[in-house]
Amino acid sequence: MLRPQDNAVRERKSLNGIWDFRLDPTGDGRHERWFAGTLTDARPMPVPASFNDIAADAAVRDYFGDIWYQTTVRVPRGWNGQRVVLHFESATHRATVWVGDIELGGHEGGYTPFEFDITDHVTAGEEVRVTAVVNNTLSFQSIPPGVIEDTPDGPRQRYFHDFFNYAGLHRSVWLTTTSRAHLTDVTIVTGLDLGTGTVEYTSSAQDSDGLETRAVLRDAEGTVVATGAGTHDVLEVPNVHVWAPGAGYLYDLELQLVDAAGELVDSYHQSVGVRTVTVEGNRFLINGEPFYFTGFGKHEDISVIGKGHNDAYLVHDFELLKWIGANSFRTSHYPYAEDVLDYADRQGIVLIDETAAVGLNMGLGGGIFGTQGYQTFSDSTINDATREVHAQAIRELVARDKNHPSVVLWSIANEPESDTEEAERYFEPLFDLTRKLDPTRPVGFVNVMLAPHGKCRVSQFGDVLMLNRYYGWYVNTGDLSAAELAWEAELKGWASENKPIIITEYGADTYPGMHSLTPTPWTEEYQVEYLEMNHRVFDRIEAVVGEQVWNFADFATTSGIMRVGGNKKGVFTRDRQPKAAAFALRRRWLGKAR
Ligand code: BDP
Repeated sequence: MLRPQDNAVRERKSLNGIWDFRLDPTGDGRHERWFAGTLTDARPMPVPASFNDIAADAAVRDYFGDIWYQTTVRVPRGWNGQRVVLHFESATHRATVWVGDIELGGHEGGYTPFEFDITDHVTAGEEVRVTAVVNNTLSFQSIPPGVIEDTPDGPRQRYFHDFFNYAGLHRSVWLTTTSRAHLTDVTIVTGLDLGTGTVEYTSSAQDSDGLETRAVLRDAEGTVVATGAGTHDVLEVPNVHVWAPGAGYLYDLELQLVDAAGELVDSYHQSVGVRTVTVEGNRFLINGEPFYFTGFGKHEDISVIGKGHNDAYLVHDFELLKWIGANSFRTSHYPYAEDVLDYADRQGIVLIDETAAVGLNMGLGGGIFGTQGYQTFSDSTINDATREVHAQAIRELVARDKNHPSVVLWSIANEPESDTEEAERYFEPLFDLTRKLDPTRPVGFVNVMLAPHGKCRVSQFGDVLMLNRYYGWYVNTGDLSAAELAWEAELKGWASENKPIIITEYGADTYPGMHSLTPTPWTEEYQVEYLEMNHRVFDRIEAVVGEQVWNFADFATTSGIMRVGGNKKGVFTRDRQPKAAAFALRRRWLGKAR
C-alpha cells in the first residue's frame, strides 16, 4: 500500500475535523444499522484524537466496546473517471467501515493503515456518508492482548501493558485519487561501495498493461542524478550523499507509469536515504561505522488528545531530542504515526521500530512485578491464533516502514515471556517471518528482567540483544551500589554472547519538584544518580552499543498503587518540562553543561 500523496497526477482530501461520535455499550449499532443514516444522539469528536480524554466523563474515558464515528465528505468534481480510495492511517484497535450503506470491510490492529477502493460507490461532485465502527476491546487474540473480566459491578477491561489504552481514530483519514492504472507498491534497498551509492527499487502496479514504468532519482536540490526503467532496476549514484545519524539527507525517487504517447498516467514520490545497516560481532554499524544509540523509549501520549498525532508536539519533541543530544528512540510499544517516521528520516534520528506486541507476559503486572493470574501461552490465552494476528502485525509494520532510512532495527515484541519452551516455539517462526519480509535489517525483541542471561530462550533468535533493566528501581530499590554490582554481573553474561547489546529501558519514577540530599527514590536527585550508576556500568561493557532511557516523558497509565498520576519515569514531564535528569543526560550525550 502506498501512502496517499499530492503530486502531478495524484490528489488527496483530508477528512480530519469534527466527526459525529457515539458509544454503543449495548452493541446494538450493527444490527440496528446505525451506518444507514445520520448517527442519532451523537456528540462531537475531533479526528485525529483518542476519544478517551475529550469528554469530561469517566464513562467515556474507560469505555470499551463498539464506538461509532461518522462524517460526510464531498468527492471533488475533478475526480470524475478516477479511482477513489478511502484511507485510514489507523483505527485503534480495529474497525469496520461503510460508505453510504455499503460495507467496505474491516481491519484488525490499531497502529497500521488500511484502505478501500470506493470508486464504484461514489460520484464525483457528490457528498458521501462515511461511517466507521471502531472497537477498542482487547482479548488474548489481539495485539496487544487483554481480557474482559466479570466483576460484581459488571465487565471490566484488563490489559497487561503499562500505558493507557487510548483508542479511536487518532491518525488522519483521507480520500485519495489515482488513475485506474496505478502504482501499488515500491520497495527500496540501498547500498554503498567506496563513495558510490546504489538504489535498488522494485515496484508493482495494477491495470498497467501497455504502460511503461520509469524511475527518476533526484537529489535534495531537485537535480536528476540517475534514471531507471522497468519495475525493477538498480540505480548508481557516484559521489553519493549518504543518509547518516544526525544528517538525514534524502533523495527523491519518482516512479512513473507512462503510456505509449509518453503521457504520465501515474506517479509516486518515495524519499530515499542511502545508507547501510549491518551487525558485525558485537558492533552495530551504520554505513560501516560503529553506532552508539543514545535516546529514549517514547510514547505517543499527550494531554487531552491521548495518542492523537500532533505536528506541534512532533517538532517540539525532536527539538528536545536535539537539545539533549539523543540520536535515536524506540517506537515503544507500537508503530507510530507515519509523520513521525518521515520526520525522523529528515532529521537523521535513528529508530528502533516496534510492533504492538506488548504485555505477552503473565509474570508481569502492568509493566511491573507481580503475576496476572493467567498462563501466558495456552489454548485459552496466547495461542496459535494470537501468533497469526502477531504475524500480520509484523507484515503490516514492515510493509509500511520498509523504506524509511531512519528504521535500522525491528523489535517484534516488548518484554514477552521468553524463558519457556512455549515462548521459544511461539517466537521462532516470527523471527523467520520478519527476516523473510526484510532481509536488510537486523531483527530483535526486547527482553525482560524475569528472563535474565542464561534463562532467556528467545534471545538466541535475535541479531541484537535489547534489554530492559531496572536495577536500583524495581530491584535493589534505593541501593545503587548493590544495583551496580548486580547489573554489571548480569550484563557480563549477556556480553559473552558476542552480539551488540542495546539497553532499551532503564529508568526511575521521579516526581518533579521532589528533592533529597541522600539517595531517595522518586526524587530528581535519585533519577540523576540512578542514570549515572547505569552509565558507569555501560561504559565498562564493550558490547553495550546503546542506551535508551525509559522514558522520554511522563505518560498516562491505568490507575494503580505503583503509579502516581501515570508513569513518572519521564526525563521530561508530560508537558515537556525538564527534570534534573535532562541536564545530566545532556552533559553525557553532548558533553555540554547547562
Ligand atoms: C517495562 C515496560 C514499560 C513500562 C516500564 C515501567 O516495558 O512499558 O512502562 O517497564 O515499569 O516493564 O516503567
